[in-house]
Formats: sequence, structure tokens, C-alpha cells
Amino acid sequence: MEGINEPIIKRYDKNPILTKHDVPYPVETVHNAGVVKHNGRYIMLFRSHLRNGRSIIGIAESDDGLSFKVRPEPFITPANIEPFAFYEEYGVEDPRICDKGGEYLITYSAYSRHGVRVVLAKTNDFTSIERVSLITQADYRNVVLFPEKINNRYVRLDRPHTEISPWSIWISYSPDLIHWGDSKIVIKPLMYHWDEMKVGPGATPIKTGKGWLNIYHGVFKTMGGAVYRLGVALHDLKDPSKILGVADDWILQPEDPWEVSGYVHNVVFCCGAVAENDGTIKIYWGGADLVMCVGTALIADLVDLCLLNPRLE
Ligand code: BMA
Repeated sequence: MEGINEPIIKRYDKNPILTKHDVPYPVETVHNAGVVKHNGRYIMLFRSHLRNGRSIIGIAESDDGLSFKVRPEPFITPANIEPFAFYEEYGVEDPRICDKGGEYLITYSAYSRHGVRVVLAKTNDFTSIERVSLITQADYRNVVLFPEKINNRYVRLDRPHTEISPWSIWISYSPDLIHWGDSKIVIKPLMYHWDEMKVGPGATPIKTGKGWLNIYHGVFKTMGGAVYRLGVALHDLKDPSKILGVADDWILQPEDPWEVSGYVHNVVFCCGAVAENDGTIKIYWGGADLVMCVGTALIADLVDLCLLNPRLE
């Protein structure tokens, strides 16, 4: 019988699935990875800190989505061509991958003395990558692209920084993936709730029969520091600025030793999930900004959590 305290995400019993010891070049962390299925195999783009404290993005492959092998060379390192080099001086972080029907769009954070911006890049084969454009100004992170055009426009979620209110999830639209506008705030942190400090998009939105499933991260400040957890929200299929429900409960919190303690304590942070044909989803998260972990859930359970147990604003 399913226990009342069974978690909605079942952690893989061989977590963590990837650590710095699996990487054949010097890095200190392996975390915050985007994952996608390409030609039946799983491709993971993961962030690693170098020993200078700045980050690069490596690549790993897998047949089953659980056991990954890292390629000998990193996949994205700071650019040496302009205008990207200027804005990637301090490193590249937290990639998301969007499968646009065989072409893969990658969005990642670019750090420099001018702040953090988001770069859009693309690849067809995960052997080479072409940078397309810087698609935000400074002080944006966590851009996730919807995998299809909606009402003839590209759609994204992102998370601008502000000093005035808690950091929130916004939606924007584009005719060409380069020029973005019509922006609107869609999910705010809720006071005295597990995500009260800030929220941000996590995985590329997953299309379900009942709406777009958005796996996001939320942060709560405690006397022991901030705690990063994962939550879910459901966006209307035809108008994703319309929220059908934000689940009241988190779906994952730091519990395993490598989530509770590491490079940054008490962090589970998601940049990617893969929906399988059998109704399950593999959710990938960085544990304590140090290692990569995976777990599975039923997509229907996550959707129900949004619709049947929504938080009250
Ligand atoms: C956020 C980002 C993430 C990181 C998280 C926890 O602000 O920097 O890349 O995983 O903090 O440290």
C-alpha cells in the first residue's frame, strides 16, 4: 500500500548519478544540468565550477537516462567571439535545452562585470554549437523556452532581478526568438510559503493534456540560510500566461546528504526533465550545487497536485 508519506518524486537509488569524479578534466562541481532525448539517447549539459570559481558547461550521454558518461571536452566555455565574449567573461551557467523538433535550443546564463544575461544558442547534433543572440539585458536568469510556438509566437519564462519585490517568474513572447516583449509577471513568491523569498523557472515546460507543466524552484530563507526546493505549476495550453494552478506543496526538498550539504547547502535545483512515453517523467536536479541527481514521478500526479491542491494567493 502506498504510504501517506510517500514522496511524489521517487529518487533513484543510485543517486548521485554524476559527480566531479566522473569528469575527465579538472572541475569542482557537476550540477544544474539541462537534459534532453536526442536520437533515443539522453544528452546532459551540466554546469561545473572551475577552481577559479567560475563555471563552464560539460556534456554527458546515456542510454537509459540514469547512467551517464562524460565526454572528454567541455561543451560550452566562455566565448571568444563578440558580442558574446564581452558578456561571458565570468563564465557560463545553468543551461536549459529545448527540443524544437530536432533542432535544440540552449539557453544559459552568461556572467560578466556587467551582470548576468541569457544567451540563446542552438545545435542539431550536440557536437557543435552556434550562439544565436543575447536575449536579455542584465539581471535575468533561468530562461526556459516553450517547445512550440503558441498563437504563432515563441514563448519563454524567465526571472528578472529587482530590488523592489521578491523575484518572480515572467512570461515573454517573440516572433523570431531574438526580439522579446509583451512581458507579464505570472508567478510570484507567496508570503510565509516555502517559496516566499524568490521563484524561478526550472525545466523546459512539458506539454500535458491539461496544460503546460512548469517545474520551478522556490527559495525560503531560514536562520540556517536559504533552502532551495522544487514546485510545480500548470499553465493554460493556449494562453500560458494563464495559470491553472500552482501546487501548494513542494515536490522535492533537500533530504539526501548530498542535497543537504555540498558546495552550497540545502539546494535542489532543476534545469531539465524528460517526459517518457509511459506517463512518467525523469526529473534531474543539482544537489547542493555539487552533484547531479535524478528521480521519477507520474506526470498525472504532478498535474493533479497543481489542479487539486493549488496554493491560495
Ligand atoms: C541560484 C543560482 C543557481 C544555484 C542556486 C543555489 O542563485 O546561482 O545556479 O544553484 O543559486 O546556490
